[in-house]
Amino acid sequence: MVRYWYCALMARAAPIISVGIVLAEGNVTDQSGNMFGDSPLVLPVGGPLYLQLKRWIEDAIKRGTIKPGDALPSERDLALRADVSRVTVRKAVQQLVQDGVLVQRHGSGTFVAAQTPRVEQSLSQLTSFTEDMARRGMSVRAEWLDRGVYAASPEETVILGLSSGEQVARIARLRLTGDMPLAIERASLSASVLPEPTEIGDSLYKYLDRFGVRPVRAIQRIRAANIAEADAHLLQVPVGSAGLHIERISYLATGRVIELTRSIYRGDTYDFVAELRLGDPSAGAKP
Ligand code: 16G
Repeated sequence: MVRYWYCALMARAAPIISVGIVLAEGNVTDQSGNMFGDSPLVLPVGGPLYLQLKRWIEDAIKRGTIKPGDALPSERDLALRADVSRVTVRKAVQQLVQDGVLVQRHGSGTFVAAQTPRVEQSLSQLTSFTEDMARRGMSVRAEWLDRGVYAASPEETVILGLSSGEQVARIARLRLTGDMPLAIERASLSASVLPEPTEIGDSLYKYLDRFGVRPVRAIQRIRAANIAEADAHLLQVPVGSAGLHIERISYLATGRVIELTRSIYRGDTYDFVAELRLGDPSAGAKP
């Protein structure tokens, strides 16, 4: 089979460099058959070469030309195909791995990462993880990382309003939809509310509801976080990827704090959405 490379400078509104391989039969493809489909590799113009290649790979994934699980050609192959140096390819691939777009498996190569569903969560409703997922028709499951009754830390004692010496129930769960981890949630509740943490089943809020202690109000703080090694491993994302650190302190109608939960959500799967309304401009104004 005769193959040859071509590079074409095409002048439209903006010049575009196109690079591809052409089979003797006239098809443009690659050895794996699907990486380039039947159109030439067209690097977008502008910025450093490694960013052009990175953008091209991202676009190809968005278009569906390259699918989750597909293997990337070797560094050498890509360098040839894009007519760039191997250092350029390495830089583009490294960034895509860091962004979680590609995954590298030791000994087997680089692959397009599994696509992550994006989940929208309203910031104005006090819902549970189980309810949020059910509303979207998504399956939900938890892997237990910890559940037990412990001596409360000074911070837990203050936040949960415990009397001295009172114990806490701690539950830590990896929350998943199917095989896709979405978040790690670590909750502390007074042991008087949750004496047997092994009994909560699938949903903490369902359990609390059964005993008439489901929270009715919560304060939630969200901040950006780079996911540390142990959590990154559980969430199946590269160490240091973007995440959301969320702290929820929930209250009963009586004003008693019922739950302190600190969670780390994958930044690539969650959108927190708040509805904003025009406020009274005089509210908050100094007298
Ligand atoms: C949500 C809450 C979490 C609560 C959990 C109960 C956030 C950031 N966190 O994930 O505080 O403990 O729901 O879910 O929204 P469950 O009833 O499914 O166990």
